Amino acid sequence: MNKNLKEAQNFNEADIQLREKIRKKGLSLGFDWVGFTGTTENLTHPHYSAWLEQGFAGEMQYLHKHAPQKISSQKVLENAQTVISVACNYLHDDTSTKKYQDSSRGRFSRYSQGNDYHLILKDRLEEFRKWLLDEKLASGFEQTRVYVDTGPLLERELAWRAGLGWFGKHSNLIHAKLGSWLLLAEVIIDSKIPPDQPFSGIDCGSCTRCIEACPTDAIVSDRKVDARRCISYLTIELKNTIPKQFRSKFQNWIFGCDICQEVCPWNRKAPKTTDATWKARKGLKDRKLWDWVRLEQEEFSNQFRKSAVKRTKRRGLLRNVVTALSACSHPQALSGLQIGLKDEEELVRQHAAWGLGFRRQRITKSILRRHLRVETVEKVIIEIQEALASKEKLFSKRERACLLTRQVPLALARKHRLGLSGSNHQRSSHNRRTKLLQG
Ligand code: B12
Ligand code: SF4
Ligand code: SF4
Repeated sequence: MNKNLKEAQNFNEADIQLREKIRKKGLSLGFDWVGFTGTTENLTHPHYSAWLEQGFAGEMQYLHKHAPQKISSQKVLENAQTVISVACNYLHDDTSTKKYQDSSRGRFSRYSQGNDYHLILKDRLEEFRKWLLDEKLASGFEQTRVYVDTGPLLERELAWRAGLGWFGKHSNLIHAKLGSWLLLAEVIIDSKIPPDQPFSGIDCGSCTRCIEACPTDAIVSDRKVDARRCISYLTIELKNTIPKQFRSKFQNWIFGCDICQEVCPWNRKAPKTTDATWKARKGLKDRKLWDWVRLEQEEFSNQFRKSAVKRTKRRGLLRNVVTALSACSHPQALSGLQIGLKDEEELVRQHAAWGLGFRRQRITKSILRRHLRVETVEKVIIEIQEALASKEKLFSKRERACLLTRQVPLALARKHRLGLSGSNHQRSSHNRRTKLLQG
């Protein structure tokens, strides 16, 4: 940080004017913020290494591969002198309205609701690079690099150093006016431009809202997220089976998660973008979870053309949908899970079986038993058997307790098709208990 500041002192007025000219150009290309930093070693790299060592990256192997390059931007471009860090505000709509809060509607994290941001930002970065080359601000195409998200750069550190804002406790970078609904990208060039001051002066203070609101306790400490627990990782990055302890905690998130940002006070006044590029595509908000489970491959491809959601493929998205259905209290959730249990993808059937097992509805037992007769994939069979075993325990315990207390609960009585209305219910209670005892 000190070196940045020192470097800044060696620049003259013309250099500063050039920097402002570049900034202006960046803003005209659709970026909402543009900052500059040098290519000295990244100060937070030790945090990155410690995070990897703790296993927090889960199955994202590429993050381990990137570790040596993330030490400094010169590791990705030998003669790099300046990183131009840019950010776009993608807060496009009212996804925290009642409609979206309805727990039976599948939720997509904000960044994924429109076109894929990698494509949007890449186009803008390429235009920026072309202009920089035309202005002779790099000595050739090979002496430049553009990155968005997937490159071996510590994007949050670079943006912090270029003055954007601070690392929130949820680890996202927060701008004091724009909030945290920002996507980051970079252009690296081999000419020296005066750096901006690293951000300082504001931090989260004593607030802990995001830590408390996270349903899976993924924010393990200040600025440290265990990706393996994060719904964003579990619904997008993890390709196969979701660990059982998290399956009932997705609420209605089926692609990514915005909870820690939604509760953040710094986002209360975050301005909405006026850039229509970020608009959500149609068909995402109104669909219920049990409708998503009917999504065929062709419709998936059409609905998510040029969308970041394509990353999970149909199988991943439907896996997330049936997982979210497991804890959905709406009566139609059951039919959604039944459809999931018949899906062509074993991954979907597996999670649907678990979801049926998780629900405290007696009818799920016969649904699972019936499916067990036709299921051929071992993984799914095991999931069904485990679900049935947990149900055996649950119901036999419950039934025994009911009989001991001489009460027949509503759900059990319904299951045994016993009338429950008025005096009829009381008159035949002895018969019902006998029937239950007989199995
Ligand atoms: C891997 C990854 C994930 C993983 C892991 C996230 C994580 N927090 O580590 C998962 C899949 C969970 C994820 C989720 C999301 N991600 Co993501 N992700 C990345 C990626 C590719 C690498 C991040 C990484 O290196 N993580 C490892 C940790 C150690 O690094 P870090 O998160 O940058 O944390 C820094 C600080 O926390 C700091 N630090 C840590 N401890 C301490 C202590 C002190 C004292 C100090 C000073 C600093 C400090 O040092 C770290 C290194 O610089 C970046 C893009 C990139 N190339 O950087 C996008 C990126 C971070 N993701 C982004 C987004 C938008 C998201 C989601 C909001 C998407 C969603 N809605 O579902 C969520 C947010 C979840 C969350 N609370 O972080 C944006 C963040 C923009 C922003 N405003 O900060 C990025 C920058 C992508 C982009 N190009 O815009 N992501
Ligand atoms: S994105 Fe969701 S699951 Fe991940 S840390 Fe934030 S609140 Fe927790
Ligand atoms: S919710 Fe509070 S602790 Fe979390 S990032 Fe926002 S201000 Fe910081």
